[in-house]
Amino acid sequence: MPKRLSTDTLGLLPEPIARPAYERRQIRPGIVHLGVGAFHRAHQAVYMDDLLANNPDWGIVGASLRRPDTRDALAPQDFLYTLAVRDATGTKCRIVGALLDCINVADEREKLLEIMAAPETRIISLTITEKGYCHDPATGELDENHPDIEHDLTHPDEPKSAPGLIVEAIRKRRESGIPPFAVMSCDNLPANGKTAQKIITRFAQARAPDLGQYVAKNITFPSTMVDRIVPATTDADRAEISQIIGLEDAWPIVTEPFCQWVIEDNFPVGRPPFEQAGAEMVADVEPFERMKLRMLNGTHSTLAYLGYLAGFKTVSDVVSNAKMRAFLHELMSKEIIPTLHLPGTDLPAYRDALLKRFSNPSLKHATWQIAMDGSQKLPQRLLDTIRDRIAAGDDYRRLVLGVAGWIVYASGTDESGKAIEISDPLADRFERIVASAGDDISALVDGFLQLKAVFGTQLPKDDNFRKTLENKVRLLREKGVLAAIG
Ligand code: CS2
Repeated sequence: MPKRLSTDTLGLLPEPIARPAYERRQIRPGIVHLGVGAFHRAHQAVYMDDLLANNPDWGIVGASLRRPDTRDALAPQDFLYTLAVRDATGTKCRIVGALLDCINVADEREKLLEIMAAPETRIISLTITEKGYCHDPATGELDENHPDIEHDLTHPDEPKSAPGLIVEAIRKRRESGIPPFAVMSCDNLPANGKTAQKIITRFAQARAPDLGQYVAKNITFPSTMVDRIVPATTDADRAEISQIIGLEDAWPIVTEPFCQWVIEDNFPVGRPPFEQAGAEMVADVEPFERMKLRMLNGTHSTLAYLGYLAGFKTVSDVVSNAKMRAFLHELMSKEIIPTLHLPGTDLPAYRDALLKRFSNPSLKHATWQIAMDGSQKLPQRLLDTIRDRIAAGDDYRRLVLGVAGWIVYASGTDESGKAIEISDPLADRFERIVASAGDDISALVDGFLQLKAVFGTQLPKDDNFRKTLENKVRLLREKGVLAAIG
């Protein structure tokens, strides 16, 4: 059994494995990151790791809002972990040291709030996934009936949700005369800074009107566009990485070489020189976010639902099928690219690069992983694009196939008749819709269209959309995915 990765064993790493280029004991926290999952550890934490040698007061304290597993895996290894970058040429490992601590909110809420309220903390960053915003995905408004929001409004000093934690930390800072921090969303949401601002300001207002005003006036919410494909780590990954580094790492991260971060420059109380690590600082992130959400994530969700139904386990399996690849190419070229306006960006080249990234066979990115939480993802990934196509009087038959794929997937059975394990905050609602529709496809589609949080109120009233959707669901059910995309 090899020794565990930790500060004491760093010296045992084989020479080519890069390790922190700074003395970790001298690093102080400047960022508190909520939602310290695989994506953060493959993305923001790596940018910071590149900067810490010259900027030692921008270390990260991570927090998990739901589960203690990241802390439990990383605490025995001093929060060090391996980043394994994989492509056809092999796996390259480095050890990342930017994470200084990891707090599980349920166990150490007070400690977390204290660090969030400390003057050194100048940025609260977020990868809490779509559902962490406790909002209505169709409107972007705070869902005040969300159980965590109800809890945090009645127990404001024992918050569980991200808005509850952030507002309580803001209150504490304000009370002690400490300047406010910036809240930087790194989630795949349109205008993610504005979405965070809307929700957090509303939550603060609901706590106390003057706190709401303080947030509205003093807190900035820079938007960002983040991009890196990070499949869930498997036991096979752990075994391979332990072989390469000669040490045991309980939770290494596997990712692709590509990495992108576009950040709106809006940090009145200071920020690290992100651009020195390769991030792009811009005045307006929204066009980049829209491009990424519609092109990458919209296509990802479409291929995840259609691919899973047809029996493809991974993204690279899906795109290695010539028919699927041709369908995805057309979906982007004919129905997504025309909705984007990004002067100076070569969108066909972006499309080709995406298809190349999706075909990386060493990533093993599960279609099931991307299919999770569809109710939270569909509005910004596919439905907004469809709305734009409808408004322009343009065809959307490929986009709608992704939505139909989601409905068939969320109905719980794949093409071979096997039950699907659905992971979605609305999974109970799906079950009820499916049970009451029985074999009636029209009733099934109507049942899903009544999910206001997904479809809003206008789209379901569009007769042509409704009919096209029903036809596609029928086609998928009766003929299967490969016939439907042909
Ligand atoms: C994926 C994203 O799981 C998903 O829904 O579409 O996590 C995707 O891999 C990232 O956004 C890539 O930057």
